[in-house]
Amino acid sequence: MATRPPIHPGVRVMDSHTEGEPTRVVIEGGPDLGGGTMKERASRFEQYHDDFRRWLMLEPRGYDYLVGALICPPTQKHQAAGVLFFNNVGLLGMCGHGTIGVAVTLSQLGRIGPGWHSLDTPVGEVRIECLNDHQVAITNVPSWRYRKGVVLEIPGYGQVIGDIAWGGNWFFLTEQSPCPIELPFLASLTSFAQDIREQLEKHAITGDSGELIDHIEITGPSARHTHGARNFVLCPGGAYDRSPCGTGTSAKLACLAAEGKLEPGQSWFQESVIGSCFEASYQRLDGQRILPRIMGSAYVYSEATFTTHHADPFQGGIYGLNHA
Ligand code: PYC
Repeated sequence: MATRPPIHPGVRVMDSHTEGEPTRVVIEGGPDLGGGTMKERASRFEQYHDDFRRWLMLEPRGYDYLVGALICPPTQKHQAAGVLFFNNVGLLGMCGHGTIGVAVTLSQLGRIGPGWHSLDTPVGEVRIECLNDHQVAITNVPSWRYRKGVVLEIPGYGQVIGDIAWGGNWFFLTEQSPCPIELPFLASLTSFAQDIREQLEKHAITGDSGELIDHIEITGPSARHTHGARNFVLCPGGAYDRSPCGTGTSAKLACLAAEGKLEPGQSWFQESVIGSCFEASYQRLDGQRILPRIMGSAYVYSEATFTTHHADPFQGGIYGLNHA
């Protein structure tokens, strides 16, 4: 049990959930990451402010399925803000549900109004359209399917075939589920997805520049005839996404587009394992690249100021649960 000096007194946050998945937006008192691109700021955050991430994301102040968002000054004049997303194990490239949460939080604070805005992220600019006080459509970063039909041998399950796609994070997507994609099967879904992740790492199967594939998406049919599919998404820190996962839905759209199973502009209703839904569609870019649009709702449910008692032995967060 390590004792650390008190860090970050008086950090103000607003918590919301997007289709069930929470986003904690730092609205005051977060680290100043200086100028430069969002990639440069992300690497400064990783290098010098990982304590802040752990302090805010890990228990007892946070929990494993929480996503944090640090709002930074925009990198270009036309943008409303820059944003960094992070969780219990590190930074995320992009976060779809988190972007919707940020948009609703910023509009509740009066920092943005209805209509279109741009946000910068370490993986590119995303556009947001605030449709009303809780509903937002995001135009994500260009997404694409990188590899089709990757075959994995998963001990205890046999051959599992899936695609690798980019949707702002790297995903392995499979339609082979060992059980129904329903809440009573969360433990089996989690363990299956973790095994897939392990095999990807073991066999050095990566994104197109050697990146870790840290999101696993298992898709199955939805019971609702209007919905394209129901999914279970394992996030990098071992928790499952309560929302249908914005970047995961983008990766799914890229696979559907590459297969010719969904036309540009056609709506795809992506259901999560808890039954919430994103409405998605895409525009075609060059080659296999598409521009996804994801629409969902977020609701602010808490505003808090975090502080630390100097004698609190867990002021750095509780390590060794299911995070690095
Ligand atoms: O919505 O993109 C998303 C996301 C990523 C991790 C959790 N949610």
